[in-house]
Amino acid sequence: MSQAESETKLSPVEGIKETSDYLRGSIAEELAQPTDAFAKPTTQLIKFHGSYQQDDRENRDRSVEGKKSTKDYIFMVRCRMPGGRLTSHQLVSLLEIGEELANSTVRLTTRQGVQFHGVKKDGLRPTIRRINEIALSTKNACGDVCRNVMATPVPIKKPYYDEVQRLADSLALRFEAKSKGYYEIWLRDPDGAAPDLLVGGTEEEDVEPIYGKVYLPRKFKIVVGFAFDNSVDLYAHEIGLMAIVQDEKIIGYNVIVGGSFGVTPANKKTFPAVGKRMCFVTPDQVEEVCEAIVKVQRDFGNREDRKLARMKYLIASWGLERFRSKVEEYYGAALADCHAEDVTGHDDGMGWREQGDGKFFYGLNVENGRLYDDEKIRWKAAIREICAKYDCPVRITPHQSLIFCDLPAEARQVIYDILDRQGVPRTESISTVRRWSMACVALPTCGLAITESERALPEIISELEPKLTELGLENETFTVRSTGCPNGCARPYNSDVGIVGKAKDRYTLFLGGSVLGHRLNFIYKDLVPRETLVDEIAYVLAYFKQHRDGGESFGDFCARKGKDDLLAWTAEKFPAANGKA
Ligand code: SRM
Ligand code: SF4
Repeated sequence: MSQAESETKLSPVEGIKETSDYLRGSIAEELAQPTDAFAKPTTQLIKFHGSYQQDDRENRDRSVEGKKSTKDYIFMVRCRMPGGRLTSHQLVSLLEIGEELANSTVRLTTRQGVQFHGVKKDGLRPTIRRINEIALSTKNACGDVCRNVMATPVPIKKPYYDEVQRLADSLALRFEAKSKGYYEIWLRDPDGAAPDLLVGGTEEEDVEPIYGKVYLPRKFKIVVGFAFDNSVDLYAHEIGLMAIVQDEKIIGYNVIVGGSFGVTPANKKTFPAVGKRMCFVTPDQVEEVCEAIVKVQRDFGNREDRKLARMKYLIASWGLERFRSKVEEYYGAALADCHAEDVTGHDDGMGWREQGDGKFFYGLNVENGRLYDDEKIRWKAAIREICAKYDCPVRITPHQSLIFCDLPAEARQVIYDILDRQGVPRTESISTVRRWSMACVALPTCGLAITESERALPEIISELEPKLTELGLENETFTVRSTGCPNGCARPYNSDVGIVGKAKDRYTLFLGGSVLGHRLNFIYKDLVPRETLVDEIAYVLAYFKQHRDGGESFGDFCARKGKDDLLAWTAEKFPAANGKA
């Protein structure tokens, strides 16, 4: 009897994984059929290969051949690149793939990855092949495995910056799913017209030494960053590795465990969590300790209820001490307590900067990560010109933006000219609040979106900008993160301002997080209509302006005052704010 059958309460996805022959299932057979969608169990499996079956949610009323049709199926394809690193050639090729096989846009993600939208079922194999041809992959981008490993993207030429990028690569390799099903399905041309891109042959039996047959209970996320640069949001993932630098060398890592943000408000057992500081490990220990943590979650994480399957729930039910003991048992030795260091900064890498070796980098703020060309703004054209001219390394940041690296001094004006000609806003020309904002994808592709996010945030920021200027707060740095549902893909639960879709055109407004990302914010008001959202934020900003303590940040101010005080003050000063929640 299979494991799935013997434990009747396992979630259906566990059964699908177990009987899939290491993630193959019937993907290949269904790909060969002239249908526009996969059967339900297969939609679960293709996630492990980097794709989600979606439908164009704005095309649900269409009729095909006179009949009310089924959904207009499209696929999201996600590729991952540890630490967000790309070559110019790869970036330009991704733009081409987006144009030829997807909806012509390319989406930079909050985990330093890239997504395509609008791929058709018969375009999936060509898309995934093309991605592999440029030495990128869609493996481990989605599914119950370790996802894209993030790392501090700023290309400062110091050995310890390179070291965190190397660690991200090494962890990505260690935790890559080993099943050859991926290669068989996507990289072997069934018609034999194109060469096999198979790697490693297919004869041996598949072995997943870390994951086993049923992989992990749920997605698992690892990031590597610094206390002085927490751009990767060390506290928001299953494992945050905080590199401790002394005398220009990494002496080890504080290991932060059990962060993650998904929450289902109707299910009171779910919650967003910032990670807990568990232990300090040396560079020699770090990978093995990560493996021990992954295996503990593999063996003890909840496989019955996917809503409670992230590692934070295991830690919440066991307590940190018991969890740590189990990790020590799996690792085979006791672990040291955390180094005292904690987060102190966040470098978003934007603008023109010297990188430490006489060369420069330019951080280009891409609003909500969407690369497109239209009459006004031609992101893709600008990127193509910059990449053709400098053939430079590129990095995607955890704030959905791009950094062009290794540039000569004279590139500054050349890049400005290119951006100006293509209508792309220079990073230096956009407001501070826009620069520090980000939104998840949401409508029209995300199947879980309740309301707008990526398409709504630019306007929300445009409304907020004059209010900030009126208050003299236009240079104030605070994060504004928006999502179209409570799943938290733009990490809205540790930002200064979190705007989370709750019902159509209504948002939960969170306040009191911080640019440093080390604490959760709190619900300030729920179900705020879109049209009063900016006013609600502006009322609190007015309070902040008048009563902040010295250089206190907006998030710190809100956290210090607390919800009741903020509500009382704004209700008194701005009667319009009353009763809106
Ligand atoms: Fe996410 C599900 C988009 C980062 C928490 N996320 C989804 C799906 C696949 C919707 C679905 O399941 O059908 C979204 C695809 C929308 C679309 O049309 O493209 C989606 N998530 C994204 C991206 C593209 C948002 C973005 O605007 O950049 C990010 C892709 C990152 C990548 O390259 O891998 C993205 N998602 C995140 C993050 C942030 C992070 O990882 O740093 C989170 C919060 C941290 C965390 O994991 O808790 C996040 N996404 C979720 C969740 C909630 C998981 C949970 O524990 O409950 C879901 C829903 C789920 O898994 O059931 C989800
Ligand atoms: Fe979709 Fe919700 Fe994630 Fe936004 S937060 S991309 S709406 S799942």
